[in-house]
Amino acid sequence: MTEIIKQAAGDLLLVVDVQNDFCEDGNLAVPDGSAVVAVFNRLAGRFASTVATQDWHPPGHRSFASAHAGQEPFSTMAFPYGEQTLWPDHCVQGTVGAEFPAALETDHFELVVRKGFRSEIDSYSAFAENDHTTRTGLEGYLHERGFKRLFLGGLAGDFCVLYSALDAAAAGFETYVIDDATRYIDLDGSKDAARQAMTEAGASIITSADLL
Ligand code: VGL
Ligand code: ZN
Repeated sequence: MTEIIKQAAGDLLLVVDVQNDFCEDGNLAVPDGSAVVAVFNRLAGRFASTVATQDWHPPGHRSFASAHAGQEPFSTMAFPYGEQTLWPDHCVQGTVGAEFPAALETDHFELVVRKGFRSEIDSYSAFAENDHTTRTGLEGYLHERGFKRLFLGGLAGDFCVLYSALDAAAAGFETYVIDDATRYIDLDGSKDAARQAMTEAGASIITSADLL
């Protein structure tokens, strides 16, 4: 049982990669992914501020298995910055798959952070790319705007939500992962591992019902 969390000044809702390609008919479908749309729509307007991220790859991005002869999607490969999972082509700039689902309310998004647009580097976290060096600028934006607590969810819980939550907690934000607004890809137990890692990093896993 979590106590009811009252919204306060300094709270931000972060909507991570809720895009057509991560929904059921998409190119990198997350099981039950579109279910998060209704949850975010219910939360729309309940937070004074909402920011969204959008996975936004150029064609032929290095994270795509198709960019490497003989490699299958969901295999891994050594990249200059470490091990990288290779994905089906997804969220290609300008395609329907990269768009937000038509049913998702987006008018209240005050900032959309695009990521993964550098051909050679993948980007899971809303704060930094997978080389752990290249920053998106979101941390500076959030500090300048005075946000203290970050409530996030989206797709997928074991990749972009996970790394966003870890970076948020490390940056000193009180971090809450909204469980019913999150769905997982779950490669080799990555769902349980992600939930454990987020909890160990100090993030709280809550549900939207815990929010007043
Ligand atoms: C994501 C894999 C590749 C995500 C993005 O949004 O979790 N996962 N690109
Ligand atoms: Zn991607």
